[in-house]
Amino acid sequence: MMNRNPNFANLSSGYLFPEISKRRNAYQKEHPEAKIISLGIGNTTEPITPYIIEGLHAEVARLGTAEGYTGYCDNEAGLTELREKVAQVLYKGRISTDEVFISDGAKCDIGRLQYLFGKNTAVAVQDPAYPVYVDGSVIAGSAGPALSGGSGYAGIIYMPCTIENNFFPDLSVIPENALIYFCSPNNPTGAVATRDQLTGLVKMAKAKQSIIIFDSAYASFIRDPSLPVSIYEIEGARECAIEVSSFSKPIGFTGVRLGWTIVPKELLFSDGTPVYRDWIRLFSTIFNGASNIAQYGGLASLDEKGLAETRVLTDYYLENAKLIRAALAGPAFEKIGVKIYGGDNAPYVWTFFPGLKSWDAFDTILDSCHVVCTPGAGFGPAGESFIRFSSFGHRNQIEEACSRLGTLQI
Ligand code: PGU
Repeated sequence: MMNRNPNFANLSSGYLFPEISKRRNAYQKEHPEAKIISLGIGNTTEPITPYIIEGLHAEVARLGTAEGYTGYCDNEAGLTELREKVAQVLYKGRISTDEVFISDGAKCDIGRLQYLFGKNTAVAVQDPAYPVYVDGSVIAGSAGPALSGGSGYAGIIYMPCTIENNFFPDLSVIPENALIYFCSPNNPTGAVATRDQLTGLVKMAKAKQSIIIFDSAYASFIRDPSLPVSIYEIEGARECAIEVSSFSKPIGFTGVRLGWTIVPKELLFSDGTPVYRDWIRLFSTIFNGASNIAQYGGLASLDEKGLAETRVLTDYYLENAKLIRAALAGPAFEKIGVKIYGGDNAPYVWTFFPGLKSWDAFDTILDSCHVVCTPGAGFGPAGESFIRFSSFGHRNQIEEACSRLGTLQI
């Protein structure tokens, strides 16, 4: 019989979101009458907007014609028009067209990036963090096994993001030659790093000869114009950062699947090899390009009309976040000292329940409000006692969830 990859035995439990679904389904089975509303997984709910739908339709129509049909893209890195548009519209020319790699989503690229660095890479993460950074590192052999009592994984350098440090970590713990995962606007805390903070991050990464994987999947939710939407707004970032991003949340492509990764040419490995060169080799070997249909949808989203629609869509979810924040500020929560963060430049509301374990708060909210949320402990040790509420939902469902939350008894 084949030996199991031992890294899998190092994982402490199932992936967070299926774990939540399992609990939800078990509850539903026991309480078939419960009309459960999910504010758990960050999954878009609103229809794709008309101009972007037109972009998708037009490509579908072309594919049905002899002249318009295309198979594999000439270049796995994506349609040149789309790469160009990403570079110009989203990065204002700070990066060049050939540094843009179009993919089937940020999560997939985060997984693929692990191959670039191999096992035994030192990994530093914000704590709490999107679970893929840590779980992916464990699978790749850079971390593990799980430590007892939910205190994370051996080998991962956790950088706690707490109420006390305003959810921006102490960077001095970053070791030499590390891969640093950094997400802003942050999932789950909803915090957005300022220009000064990101300048500090870039300086530290360079001093420690480390590489940042900057996840900007929620950049389109930033409304404060002083906040950076990309790491490349920071001087020096081209020499130390890869940026991963996504069309999922801005235009509702969670199911269509489209994202991108930026690998600047200045970024080098210790032996002087450009990371760019290996990334092209990797990308062309294990990826066959994003769907052409999806890419034309993405292209439409970067036209003026598409950008206006993106704004309306993301505003809708930000309005939901406002309603959730207001509900959590009600007397039932105030009485027990609940503290609320995020939700203004990000689609997540991050809530501290003093004296309660995250999974206990999850169970209480599910049982008494029939609302599913995400337990903060699932994002890392510093997420304990927090709950993440996602603002992705139909307005009537959000309103109903908010009114139920208003009656919560803890
Ligand atoms: N990066 C971050 C920071 C995310 O939160 C998510 C989705 C992604 C990337 C995924 O982007 P794609 O382009 O769609 O691949 N996070 C959601 C969904 C859960 C999941 O497992 O991806 C969330 O609820 O955290």
